[in-house]
Amino acid sequence: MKFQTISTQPFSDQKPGTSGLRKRVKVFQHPHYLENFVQSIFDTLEIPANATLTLGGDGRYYNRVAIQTIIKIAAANGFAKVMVGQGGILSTPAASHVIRKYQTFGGIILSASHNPGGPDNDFGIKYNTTNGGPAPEKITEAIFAKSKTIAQYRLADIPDMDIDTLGTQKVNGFTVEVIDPVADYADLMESLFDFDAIRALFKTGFRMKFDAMHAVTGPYAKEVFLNRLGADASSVMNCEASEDFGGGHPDPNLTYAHDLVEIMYGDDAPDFGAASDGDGDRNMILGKHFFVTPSDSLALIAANARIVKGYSGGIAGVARSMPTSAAVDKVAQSLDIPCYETPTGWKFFGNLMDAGKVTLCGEESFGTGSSHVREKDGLWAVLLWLNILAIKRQSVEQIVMRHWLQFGRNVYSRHDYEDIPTDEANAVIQHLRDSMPGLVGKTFGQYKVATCDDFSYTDPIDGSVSTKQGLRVLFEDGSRIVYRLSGTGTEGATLRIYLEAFEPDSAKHGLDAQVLLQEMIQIALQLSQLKEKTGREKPTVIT
Ligand code: VG1
Ligand code: CO
Repeated sequence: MKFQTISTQPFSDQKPGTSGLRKRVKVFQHPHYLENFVQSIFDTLEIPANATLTLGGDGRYYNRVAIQTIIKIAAANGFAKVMVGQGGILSTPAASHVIRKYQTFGGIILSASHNPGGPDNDFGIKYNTTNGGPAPEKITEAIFAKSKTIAQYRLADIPDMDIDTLGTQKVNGFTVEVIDPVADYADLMESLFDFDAIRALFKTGFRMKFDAMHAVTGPYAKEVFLNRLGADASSVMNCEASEDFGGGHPDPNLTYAHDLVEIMYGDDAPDFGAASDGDGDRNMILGKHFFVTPSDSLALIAANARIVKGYSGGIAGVARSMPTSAAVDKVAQSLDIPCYETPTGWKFFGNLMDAGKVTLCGEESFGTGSSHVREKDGLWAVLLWLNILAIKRQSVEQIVMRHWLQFGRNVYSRHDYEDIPTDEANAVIQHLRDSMPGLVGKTFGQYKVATCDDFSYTDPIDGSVSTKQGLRVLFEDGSRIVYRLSGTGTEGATLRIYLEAFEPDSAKHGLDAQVLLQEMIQIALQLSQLKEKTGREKPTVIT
């Protein structure tokens, strides 16, 4: 392969965050910026002979440009082939599946997930390894180290490739195969779930509404819900993908998925509602006038998995990120299976799934998934819920209330303070760090502090240690407050406060989480001095 070697200067800010490198599009458009990062990825890997790279993204602005550049750098760095989703599209879970199914030498996924898209918004890139999962910290750190010393990158002398026509093209011995981004994924879903049972559920008049938020799941949802499951066309909305996600914020939560929330809380609400994010790995689950917190959703899925075809043999274990509520821990205990607590970010689940220790994983941030791929998977979660509903024939609310009756309710909420000046956010964290040792044993209202720490994790499989993963104030009754700075934002800092209080009393289960957590919220503000240090009166997003 003929290629040019192009001289470049390092950028100092190419440190991958919770889920890859995320920056403004304008930053990625700086000459050499994307090229440097991609070359740094390839410099970190030992690319074997005849290797194939999986490539695709969520279709946001700059996706197509980046894909052409990455194809050229891959060709110049010894890849024999690139498999690219048609139009440059692959949802994150679909990309994970393609890597695993075709055993490619990992893949590059282009997405800034739930962050808005368009020329003035965000773009992102990450490398997933051969197991289909996000590169672990030791690889992302090596990529960052390379990016700080890079002096040149390689660009193959090939023209832009046609990424819109299905099939194989060859140029100078290098192959580009354009694949259907949906088919393999839809087949996988059909292998895991009882589509006949779900079809039968729709035939009873059961109504659902899935909101693709103008993002990547549009074509996936149409194929799965409409074509394969026979749902009525009105069952899906916002399925036309656009480069700026219709100007919206493709984050499936109560604030940003307001169109869907209005429908689900309206007079003529369907029985089931769901939404997914920019790159299709998140999910929000709603019933008629009812919201299921992601932490409860994970617990419910764990409790009911056995009745679903793909999990009828039982689940080996579960894992949740540290800030996710302990609802799933109780289910694990009752099933007598292990439950692991990992730092935030899907990359920490990979080793556990590869080792067969866990089948289901989840995060409070609307991420749920299983070992069918190595990413969280939005549509998978929606289908799992549909499958459970098809068998149980109860409402979403009934299923959740019965679960709480059995296990108690881990009342949960996350308060986000977005776009705080970085120094103010750091001041809050510093204040907490300094004051935490003095909190132990103190009582706040009905809550007594048992311990405080900065969460640290040792991977049980490879022994790698990750420190400073979130500040925890743990109370004696199991309630807790967690403070963490986001690692996915591109502007200023986002401070997340995670609140959890256990409520065994079923008489209170019907109450709103914000009401039940009122006292906890005040304690969280008091301990952090957030108002004093940032001037913020209230959170920007509450979920
Ligand atoms: C957020 C979530 C985290 C999730 C990550 C990537 O990270 O809290 O749970 O894994 O986004 O999700 P942070 O660092 O901003 O809290 V996705 O859908 O953006 O790839
Ligand atoms: Co996402």
